[in-house]
Amino acid sequence: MSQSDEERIRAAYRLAKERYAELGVDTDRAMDALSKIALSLHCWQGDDLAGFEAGDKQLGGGLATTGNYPGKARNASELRADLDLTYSLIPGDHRLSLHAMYAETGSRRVERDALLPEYFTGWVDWAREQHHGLDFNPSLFSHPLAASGFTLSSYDERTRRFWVDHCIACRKIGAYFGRELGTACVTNIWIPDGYKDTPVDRSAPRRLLEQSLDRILEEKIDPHLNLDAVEPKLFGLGSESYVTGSHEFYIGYAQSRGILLTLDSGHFHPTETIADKISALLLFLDQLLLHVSRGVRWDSDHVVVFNDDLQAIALEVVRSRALDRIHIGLDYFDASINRIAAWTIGARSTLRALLVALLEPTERLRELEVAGDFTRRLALEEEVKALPASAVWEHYCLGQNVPVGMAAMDAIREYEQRVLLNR
Ligand code: RNT
Ligand code: ZN
Repeated sequence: MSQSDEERIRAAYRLAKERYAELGVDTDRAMDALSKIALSLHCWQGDDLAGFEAGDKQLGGGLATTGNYPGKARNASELRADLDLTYSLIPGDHRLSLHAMYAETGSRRVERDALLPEYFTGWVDWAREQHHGLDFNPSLFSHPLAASGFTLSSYDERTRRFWVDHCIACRKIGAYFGRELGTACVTNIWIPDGYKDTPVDRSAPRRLLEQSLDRILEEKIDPHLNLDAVEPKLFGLGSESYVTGSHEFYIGYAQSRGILLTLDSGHFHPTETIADKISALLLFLDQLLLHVSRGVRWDSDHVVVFNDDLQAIALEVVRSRALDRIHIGLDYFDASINRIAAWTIGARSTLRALLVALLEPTERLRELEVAGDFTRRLALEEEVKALPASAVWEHYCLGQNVPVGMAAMDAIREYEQRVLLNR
């Protein structure tokens, strides 16, 4: 970046700082607060959720990636190289969320119920070197024993046992991540279980799921090492009429067992937003995990963009004053555009939305609300939308040593030419 570009960013920031100060907002403090937020990037954007297990397999469980943009990562070293570039374009220090399917077992075929920490040493060494915390997800799809559409809530005892053992193995791997990296791993369980058509017995699979989860959680693990989360869903592809792990099921389960609930922004009715749910759930649950995603008409997992939905989520996260109780993960997969750009755009937009939220004159707005002056509250909210948040964002990127604006895309294009197109 040229000297004059830098000077322009600094000058714009000085003006923005004054403008925000008039409303009682400290921009330096907002940037400082943002720098402490770690997003958990999802490893599966880099290879369309293929993973590294031996053999050809189809993506299952109602998960679908569309597009065939060239250059997807074919192994762990390629995925890590792509991630290194991605992190270098995102301001701040962030985490990685891994799926069990990304184990490195060499030429050995290891069944998912037999996974061990040793198959993740490559990831842990890399994470330690790059200062990333690790989060984890058992993989209960894209597997012959998930082909029936049921896993932890299957009527078949052998199938249930296999997936219970897989999840038990995953919690141990999560604890290993936590121990090695000195930051608790959030291990998130999502299952695809459900019926395409209306079932007769809605209750039995839920009772089985409850039993399976209790077996999985039987062994107590130090929460400084591993935290357990469960992720509900309203419906999925192939489970349009019934999902065993529904919202009501998992809210009750997480609350009664003292574990985390995951809110995926694509898992609700399309007119519903997870923003409104955070304040209610935080009264009864200790911690939450967010899967920030973007559904277009359905749970389509489009790249997260700076839209009203994202801003509402960011505002609620910040207003909750519970940043230490909310883990923020990303969850989407788009194979129709450059995958590194998809990661970068979604992560930068999420951080930018959080910054805008941190720059909100919340106290002023709250005073108006408490006083019943909804007219001025609305007027001020509209004014706030046009404040120079982008000047603060650019200054933040500059201070964090990451590209400002479209320069991030220049770095990705260069990498595409040099690396991705040669794969
Ligand atoms: C699926 C869930 C789940 C997955 C990942 C790959 O609907 O959102 O979180 O996207 O585990
Ligand atoms: Zn999700």
